[in-house]
Amino acid sequence: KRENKKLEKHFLSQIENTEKIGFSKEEIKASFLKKLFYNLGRVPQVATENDLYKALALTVRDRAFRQFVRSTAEFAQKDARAVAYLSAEYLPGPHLGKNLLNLEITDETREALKELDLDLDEILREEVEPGLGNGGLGRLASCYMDSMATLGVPAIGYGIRYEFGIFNQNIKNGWQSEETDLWLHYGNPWEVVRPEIAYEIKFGGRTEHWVDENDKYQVEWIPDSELKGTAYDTPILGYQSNGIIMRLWKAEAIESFDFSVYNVGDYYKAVEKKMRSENLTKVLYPNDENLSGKELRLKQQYFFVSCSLQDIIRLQLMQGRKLEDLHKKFTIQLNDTHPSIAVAELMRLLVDEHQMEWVDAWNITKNTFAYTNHTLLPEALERWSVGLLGRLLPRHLEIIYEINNRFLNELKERNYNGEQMARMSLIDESGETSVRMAHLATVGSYKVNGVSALHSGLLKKQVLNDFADLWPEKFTNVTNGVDHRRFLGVSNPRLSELISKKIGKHWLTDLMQLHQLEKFSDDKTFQKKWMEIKLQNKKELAAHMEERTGISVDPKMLFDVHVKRIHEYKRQHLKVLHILSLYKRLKNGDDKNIVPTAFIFGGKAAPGYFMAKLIIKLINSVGDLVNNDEQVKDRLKVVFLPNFNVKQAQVVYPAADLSEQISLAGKEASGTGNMKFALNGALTVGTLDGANVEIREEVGDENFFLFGQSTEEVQKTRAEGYRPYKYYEQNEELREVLDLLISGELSDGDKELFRPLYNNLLQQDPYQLLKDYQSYIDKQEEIHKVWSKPGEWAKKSILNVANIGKFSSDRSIKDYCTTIWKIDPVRVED
Ligand code: B1N
Repeated sequence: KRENKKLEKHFLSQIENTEKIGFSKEEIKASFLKKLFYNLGRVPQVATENDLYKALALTVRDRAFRQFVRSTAEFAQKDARAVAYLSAEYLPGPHLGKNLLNLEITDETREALKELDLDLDEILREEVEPGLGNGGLGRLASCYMDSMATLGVPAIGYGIRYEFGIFNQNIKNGWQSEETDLWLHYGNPWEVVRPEIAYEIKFGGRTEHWVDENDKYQVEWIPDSELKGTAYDTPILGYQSNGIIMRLWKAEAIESFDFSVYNVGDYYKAVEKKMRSENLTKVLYPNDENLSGKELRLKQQYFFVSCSLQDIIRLQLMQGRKLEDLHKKFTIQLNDTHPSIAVAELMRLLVDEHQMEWVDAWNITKNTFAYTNHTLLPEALERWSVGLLGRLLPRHLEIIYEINNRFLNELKERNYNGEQMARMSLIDESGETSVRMAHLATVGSYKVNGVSALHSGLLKKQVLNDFADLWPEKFTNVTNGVDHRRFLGVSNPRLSELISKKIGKHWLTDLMQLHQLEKFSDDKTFQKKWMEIKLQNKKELAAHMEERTGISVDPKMLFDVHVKRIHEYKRQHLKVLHILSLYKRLKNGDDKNIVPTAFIFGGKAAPGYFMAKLIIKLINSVGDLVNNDEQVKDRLKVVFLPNFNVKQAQVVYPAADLSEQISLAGKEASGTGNMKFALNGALTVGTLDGANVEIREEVGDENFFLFGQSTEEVQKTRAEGYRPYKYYEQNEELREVLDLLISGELSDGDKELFRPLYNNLLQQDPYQLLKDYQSYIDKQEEIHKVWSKPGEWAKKSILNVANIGKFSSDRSIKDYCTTIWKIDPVRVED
């Protein structure tokens, strides 16, 4: 007992003698123990892993909020123009490691924990990441939040606080199965709820129009249901200074209980209303570039847009500014069309709620929004049927028709013909009457941009061609970029350290500094260190994969990696055809130019996307065949790493030798994985698609493995009447590989399992795999030859990193600031 008393006294003295929220080892240690004791009611001896993680997260969050408060004060004092970034998706990844880097306290924290017999890396592994997005688009939003924070762009990121994010992927018998994501299950130490920041949101009902006593036209929306959105704030730190807020909205009932019903005594009915309201932000739609067309999705979009716009208006008025000046103090970036109902909602708020004249309101609106398009795929372009939209948002449908009428009149004045006007109309009358959200976003914005040079060009030439002719100055490009502080600084500490030793740490805020590495590309000792680090990273990935899949991989193999969402246009199955061709050759005793290779796949398929799920099954079936074949298993390995997310990505990119970017040219708007791979020294095998084009320009064509048709050739092939069967007939190896799919060899004798894929490739092949096949196989042979010359490979790898500076999201954000937002960053120095 006396011992215990002593322990307790010692403990309390440790946590009570330092109050300062400082950055030294001692201060971090004291804060950590204090959080553990007072926030979690634990002493280290009995704390669970999760307690330890949370105590550390809270310790770091205090420091993060300090930065944020300081930045906000500075922005307010300068009355700075700000960006509101509207995105239905965010994929921030684990916060803890990133915030330690930003605060530059990783080492101090590691030491502090060590003195308590705790291991930082173990604690970092405890974090469950917020999976509030599908893939590239959501991750891009988070990279931009980081760069805006670092550069000091006054910004706020608005989105949805999904209770269940993107599903967890399991592989069962080779098939994907989906499991609910429970990211909030253990609590979320990074967010702060702001119950007083809440807005009412209406749905359904009807509108009433009349002229009031002052001869002013009035409209009232009489909804049939209402709920409210409450703000949850997460600080997003910049590097070394500054911090901004990601504000996510959660749906709730306006009153927890419907008292009128409660009084009658029907308790359950009263609670039902609350549950129905909360449903709205329950779950993220897991469809990447494919419409679900579901009512709930439209409700989610309108819900978060309306909350955000009401919040922006509150901020504008709170600072004593006029509503008429909204577009001078705010610019609102629409991350694809998902938030594009904002154009109609801002009009409604200004005209109906704030009594502004239509013309004035429209002038503000079209000078406030800017729209980023992220895809040209027809199946991903959002349309909402007029029936559904009118039922859910009757006033907004009226407003959209009014915007459209005025727009079409303008076209008429410019002598546009009926056909042109029908093409450009916000309303599509060709099938089920629907609203074209990309047209609404384009008409309602002052700038429209694509996400790579190629994509922005195609956007002007194809999907928004008529609009680009009408308003050429409205269209621009901002090539995507990635948060190199996360995807090199945090995730590849070994390479970061080597780079910093050679050229200093300045690359963390200026990625162009990597150019200085160029002069070491021929240096043999440097090459050796470089490849040694890659090998260490590969060992870590190999251990990670073995733990997850039971498949062991020799880290000395070439790591050939294809990770991204599973989609036919991304052509994971082209990679499979290559693997099967190698398998066939090895079985035939032909092993020249085949180096031992591990093929690593990762990515989620939309739960309703049959072909994508079949591709996952195929990859695993090929894995079963190859990995268990005595003759080839030391030469080829195939691994499907389940549940690819930001956390796993941070282990995968640093360990990759070869980056697969093999989409059909013209289909991938940009890609951002391509940048993360190259940043970590992987060489790319890729088509001239998306940002691949610009990556190749930067790193040099001799350091990039190009194959396949260009966009123009793809279009020509299609126009001439593509017949994939011809390639099947003419190319013997291709024929054998394809026939393997339906031989039963991959599927326990079941010849039907992969027939849908087989038939699709032979009959339609919309993504022209067969046409690009031989060029791909040839390029892979060349790759294996280069891999056999370690010095040559190392040099190319170094040159990739040295020339990747352009693809930092800092550069992208600076581009947005100068070409679109007209904002000067306000960096807050310590
Ligand atoms: O956005 C990324 C690009 O790098 C990728 O090339 C592009 O495919 C991706 C509907 C999307 N485009 N569209 C989506 C996501 C969710 C959804 O519900 C569409 N994702 C992209 C960043 O620019």
